[in-house]
This record gives sequence, structure tokens and C-alpha cells, in this order.
Amino acid sequence: MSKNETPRDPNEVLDEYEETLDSVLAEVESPDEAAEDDDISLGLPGLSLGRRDFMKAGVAAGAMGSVAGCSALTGGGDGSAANQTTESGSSVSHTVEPGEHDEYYGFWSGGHSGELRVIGIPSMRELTRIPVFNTDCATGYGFTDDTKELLEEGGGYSWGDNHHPNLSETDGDYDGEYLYVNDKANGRIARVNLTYFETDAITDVPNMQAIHGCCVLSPDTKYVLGNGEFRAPLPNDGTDAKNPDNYTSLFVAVDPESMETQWQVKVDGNLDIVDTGKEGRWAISSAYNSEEATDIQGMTRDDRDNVKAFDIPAIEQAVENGNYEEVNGVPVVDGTQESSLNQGDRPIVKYIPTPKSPHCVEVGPNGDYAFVAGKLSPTVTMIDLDALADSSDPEDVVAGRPRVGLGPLHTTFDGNGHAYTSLFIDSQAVKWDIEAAVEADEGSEDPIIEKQDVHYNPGHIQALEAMTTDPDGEWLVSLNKLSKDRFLPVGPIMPDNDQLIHIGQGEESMELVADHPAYPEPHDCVFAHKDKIDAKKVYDKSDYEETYITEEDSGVERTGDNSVHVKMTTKRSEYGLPDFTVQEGDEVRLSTTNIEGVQDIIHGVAIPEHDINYAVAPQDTREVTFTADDPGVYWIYCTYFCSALHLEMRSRMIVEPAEE
Ligand code: RUQ
Ligand code: CUA
Repeated sequence: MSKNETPRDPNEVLDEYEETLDSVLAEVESPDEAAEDDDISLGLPGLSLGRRDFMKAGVAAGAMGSVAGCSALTGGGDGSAANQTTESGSSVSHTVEPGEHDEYYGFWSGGHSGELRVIGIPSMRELTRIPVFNTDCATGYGFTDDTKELLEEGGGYSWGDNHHPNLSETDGDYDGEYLYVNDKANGRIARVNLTYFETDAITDVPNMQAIHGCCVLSPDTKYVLGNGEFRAPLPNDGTDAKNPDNYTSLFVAVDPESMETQWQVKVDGNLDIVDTGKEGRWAISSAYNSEEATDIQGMTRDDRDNVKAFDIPAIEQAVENGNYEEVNGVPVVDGTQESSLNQGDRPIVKYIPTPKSPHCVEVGPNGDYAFVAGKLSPTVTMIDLDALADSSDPEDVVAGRPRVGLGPLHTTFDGNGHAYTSLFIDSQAVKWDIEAAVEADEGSEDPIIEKQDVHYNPGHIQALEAMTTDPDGEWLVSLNKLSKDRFLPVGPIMPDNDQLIHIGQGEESMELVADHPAYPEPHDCVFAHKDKIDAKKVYDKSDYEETYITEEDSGVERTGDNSVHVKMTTKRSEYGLPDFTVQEGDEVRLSTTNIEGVQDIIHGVAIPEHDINYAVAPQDTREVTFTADDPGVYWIYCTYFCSALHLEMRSRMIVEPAEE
């Protein structure tokens, strides 16, 4: 739009889309060719959706680019009986009194900020941030030698796009050890150590450009699994660049301990989201672009796509039998539809037809069903995981397909038989009855219990511990992509809006309790009861490799003609060395230990004009290595306000001019 055109009313734009839609429908519905293939049933038994429902969702999704959130402006629901919108007007409190603790940890992915955020539930107070794929000058992540090396060896990128945080599990429950998260942008998986709330490993997975879906294999975290979203040549070395037919997307298994890539499976179509059954056998991936096109028209041409069910033990067997091709050091197993490994009675990947371009997959708490949200179809497809094993007919595995509303993206659970699905286009959370959906006809709205407006355009939706075998109910968070008018305007880039919704144990109505602005752009979150996480308050020096520096160790040691090792302690309110001298051109390795043992007494080490700042927590040791390029005096100062004499906490680095 040019600057002097008057901005258009979003409703008007939407109306225009509706008109376009109607004319398309008029053609489709013209009596002469009202053929079977025009029917949205897709040949799936009992699916009684009209093409209109399907198209409407698709076209409206297309419209979101220009009038994102418009459905929210127009009030969301369509007024049908199923759309009993709950009025907000909260009677439930999420206040955590001053000095009290939250009951749950929430771990939020930070999207393209590259970080994770830790948020207390129910207060929604942000407790901390954990840098993962980004650098962070408050903690020194990416500045100290160890974290710099971690980022360099993890691919050397300065950013990442994390979407899906997953907690490690033992017996299907969170064990509080680790959190794993993907980097969609660069095909990586990172691990965060939950003893210290620190990233401790980043794996740059070979052969994969993007890893979108990411989960751990339940119940015991045998693997961290990742979905390659973008199809590319394999290997991507210039061959086949112009031949999209030969592109492929990959599914990967990474070892949770060594963080090494174990194997990959190549499949047809683009993989999207993944979750696993609770018994360690099935990983279910949503997928789109079975057309294998390279543009949006092509990607959405056909009416159906295939969800992939990866049979993990069968894949392991294929690897063991040597049925793979090694690409960049990784065994790649062929899981495409034509593969010989998919022809026998134990295929490694089952292809299950669904309405086109489904988005999420979440497996319910008892592992019975995988819930695949339709995105462009207003339905959720329930895949029966028990039936998967025996059935040779993929159609037999569909246990239910309720019609939930427009733009379903993700589903979560309260553990009491209810599913809650986010509706991107309708801007609602819809609560429905899982068993009723199995009983009901496909496409039925009967299983729907209620709908709650959210603001606006939700993506993920997560209830407490919903990904375990025993969800806790009570609270649910709707991660809304847009906040629009919900907060004070802060320039054109507004925060997302994570909304806290009370769900109780599922017997009560949903109640919207709080808006929570979030810096762009969280995608997903995961919650663990506080008793499951055992964070250390002070470092244990046996947990790191650096040598602990004592007050007696403080000093400067020349280690070569052009290198020195400076060691110093930090404590309130002084560094172990009030000053030290190095020569111009020296490579300086500076080791610092915070010798305090008191919780929350952190000291910082900022070196002006050397681009260095980092934190040293109690009993921790950190090192930085840099070159003293320019002669002069540099006041190293403490960046954490540690005591009344914090401002005076300094050391003086003197860089002597090199001798001529
Ligand atoms: S995705 S909004 Cu990256 Cu999890 Cu569904
Ligand atoms: Cu140490 Cu401020």
C-alpha cells in the first residue's frame, strides 16, 4: 500500500475474501461436475465435511497475511450452538503473594530471539532467561571461552529460532535433568542442563537445513527426535539443486547423552511437528507438501497430505542390518513410500492420509491417540496408536475426527478426558470431549464442550504437565501470536500475548485470567511442577573443567613470549588483583573464580574496550581469552551490584607498549 492511500478497514478486506471465496464455491458447487473428487471426504470413511468448510478455512488462512487477527475483530465464533463463548470476568486468582513461590516452572521457547525463558505459573512472572542460540551479555554466554566454543562448535551462528522445548523423561514423567530445544533456522538441537539452567550442548545436525518439530522419545528419553522441515538435496552440495524432485526431508534421532546424531530417515513431503507415543515405539509427524512443490500454490494443490508414523524399533533394526546409505557420517535410512523398507509387513514409516497441510501432533496422556490438528481443515484427526501396529489399512487408524473450528493448530490435555485445541483463525480455545469424539461421526461438533475467546490468533496451547502421562490440569496457557490492542502501543512491533486460562480439573468452564506480553516470539512452552526441578544455588566445582582459583593463586604468569595467564578471585568487593600488567600484543587468558558461597552473590567482569562482560556465580570459575591490542589503562569493573562497595570493585589492567 502506498503511503497516501487511506488504510483499509480489515473487515472490508475480509468481506472481499469472502466474496472471492463465494465465487470460487459457486464454480465448485455447480451441479454438472459435482463429482466425487470435489468432495472433501478425501475418500476417508465418514468424513462429512463440505468443501465450503474446507475452503473457507484455507482462504481465511491466506487472508491472515493482510488482516491478521481480523476474525478476532469480528468476534470470532459463528454463533452456532457449539460456539458458546465464555465471557471473561475472572473470579480465579493467579496471584502469588510477595515472597511466595510459584508452583510450576514454565519453560518458554523464545523463537528467533534464540533464548529460553523461565516463567513461574500461575503468576506468569518471568524468573530468568536462558541463552541458547544467542549471545547474552548479562551472563556472558558467548563471551566466556567455554560458551564461545559451544556456540562455535555448534555451528558458529549468532542466532537461532527455537520453537519446541522438551523436558527429559523417566517413566513418562519429567525427571528434571535436561531440556532439549530445536533451532528451526539452522537445523540444530540444544540441551539445557536444569541443575544450572545453562545450555551445555548444541548439535549442528548434518544434512538438515531446518529442524522444526522436536520431542523426546517417551517414556525414557531414548532419543531426542527432530523433524527436518525443508526439503533439500541430499547431500546439499550443489548437485540436484535445480531438481526439486530429488530433494528430501529428514527425520533425525540424536542421543540425549552424547548429543550425537544417531540416524536419519528420509521421507516424502515436508515434516512439521512431532510427538511420540508413551511406549517408545511410535513417533508421529505431521507433514505437508506431499506435492513436493517449491511454491505455495503447488504446496497446497492437493486435498490431502500424509502424517508419518515412524516405527522406531523397525528403524533401529534397519540401521543394524546395514540398510542405509551414509551421508556426511550419518546413516540415512530410506523411509519414502516406495522404499523396500516400507513394503513388507513391518514398514519403518507408515503414511496416513489426512486433510491437507495438518499442523500439530500431540499424543494424549495415556498414549491412546495422536491428535493431528487440521490447520486448513476445521478438524482434528485422532490417530489410534494401538491400531497402528496391526492395521495394514491406514484409514483404519483414524479413531475420530471432530470438527472443532477454524484454523486448529495445537491440542493440549487436562488428564480428565478433555482436549483443548487452539483455533488460529477463530481466535479461540476449544474444549472438547475425547471419548465423545470417538463415538461421534466424523466432522461432528457434538464433542465440543465450550469455546473461549483468546486475543489473538493462538498457536500453541499448553496445560500443566500435559505432555506427561499424568497431566495436572488447573491452568492452561494460550500462546497468541498477536496482541494488537491488548497492551499500550510500543511502536509497530507489538509483543505476543500469552494468556493464562483457568481450566480446573476440566469440570468447570474455562476462564481467562491474565494477559502476559511476551517479546517475540515464543512458540511453545512446557511446565514442570517445582518439586521435579532441583536447581543448584551455588556451583559445585566438580561440575566444571576450569581450575578453581584461590586467593593465593591470584597473579600473572607468563606462559609464552606473547601470552600470559592472569588468575584472580572475585568476592565482595574486590578482585584478587587490584591491578596487573601485560604487554601490548599479549594473548591474555583471564581465569576468575567467585570464591563466595552465598546464594545470589554474583560478580561481573567487564573489560572496557575489549568487548567482554560475563558473570561469575558463587563458586563458579570462568575464563576469557583475548588479545591486549592497545597499550593503555583499562578499568575492569564489576557488573553485578554486589555490595555497598560495588562501584569501587575494580581491577586495573595496564597494557604496556611493546618494545620497539
Ligand atoms: S509451531 S504454532 Cu513452530 Cu510449534 Cu505450531
Ligand atoms: Cu562485585 Cu559488584
